Amino acid sequence: MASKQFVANPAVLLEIYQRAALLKANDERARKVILSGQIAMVYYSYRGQEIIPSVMGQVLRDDDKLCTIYRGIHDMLGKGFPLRELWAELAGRTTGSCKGKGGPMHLTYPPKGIMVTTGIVGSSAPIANGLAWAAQLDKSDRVSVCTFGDGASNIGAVHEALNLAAVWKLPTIFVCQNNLFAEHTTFEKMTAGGNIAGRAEGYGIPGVRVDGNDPEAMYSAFAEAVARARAGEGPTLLECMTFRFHGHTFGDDDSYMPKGQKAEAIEADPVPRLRARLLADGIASEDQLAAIEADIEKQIDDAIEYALASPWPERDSLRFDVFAQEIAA
Ligand SMILES: Cc1ncc(C[n+]2csc(CCOP(=O)(O)OP(=O)(O)O)c2C)c(N)n1
Repeated sequence: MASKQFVANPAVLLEIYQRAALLKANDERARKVILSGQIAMVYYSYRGQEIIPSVMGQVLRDDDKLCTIYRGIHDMLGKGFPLRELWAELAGRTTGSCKGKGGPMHLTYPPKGIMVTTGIVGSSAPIANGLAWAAQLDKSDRVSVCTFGDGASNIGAVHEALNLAAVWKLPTIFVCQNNLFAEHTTFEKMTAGGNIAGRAEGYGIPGVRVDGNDPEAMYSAFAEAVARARAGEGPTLLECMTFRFHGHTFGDDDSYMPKGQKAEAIEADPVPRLRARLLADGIASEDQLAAIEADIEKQIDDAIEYALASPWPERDSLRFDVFAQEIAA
């Protein structure tokens, strides 16, 4: 389905790089901060998967909705989660986006359409459908995106969501980030049929397998899916091929990841690859890229300082903001 109509031009590629460089630096910092003991949190590294959310953030509008999973900080930063509110939330402080009560597993920032992070595998899909249905009822052209892993693609809720979205022509874009591993199990050991995109045929919707580490291919496929959804033509299932460089959760044993395959993936790291491409094609100079990267480090320093200087929630506040006080009729 990928159409030549959606081209990542040089300016777009540079912006995709800016986002990817932020995501990469943020992940590297998160792992350092945990090791330093400054912030204790459960952390699922997304290192290696930066291009997919950088493209999504580039294409989506602020009013488009996004639902992610525990390995979703890259998706959220890609869509514009402010760094200070992010780090304060990771640190469990009152200045965090959920007043420190959500933590890394429940990041949320509705002003940018960043609706929910969930630890329940596969549950981002039906929630995204609800948001897509709301857009349909509002007669708005905003779209709803859910991200999930290859493991989640085998969960019933994902299939139910695909079916409903297809029947109701919901503006949902199903983005499977196929990083080839689910917790400690390889893709081949748990997924029949050899690919996930092919399942779309059963629902009568487009299914596209794309190299999620290739910014141009990813841009073309994702922009087309968004255009379809905005035009009222319904959902698309994208299977974005990628690789995570680390174990499932920070500090786990990654012996189930074949060493040669992992080394090869790290060698083909998509972020420095895009950087080299920008330089080779004269899209940006070394000085320009170094300035972008230095600025990112400064922003992350500022956010961590802000987070660590912020107060913890009071014990008495713990019962508040947890359940909605009122539910719309
Ligand atoms: C409904 C449900 N079943 C099982 C789990 C335990 N679990 C947490 S992460 C995970 C693996 C998911 O892998 P995948 O969807 O491929 O995402 P990835 O971690 O690779 O990004 C499992 C089984 C869970 N959190 N929720």
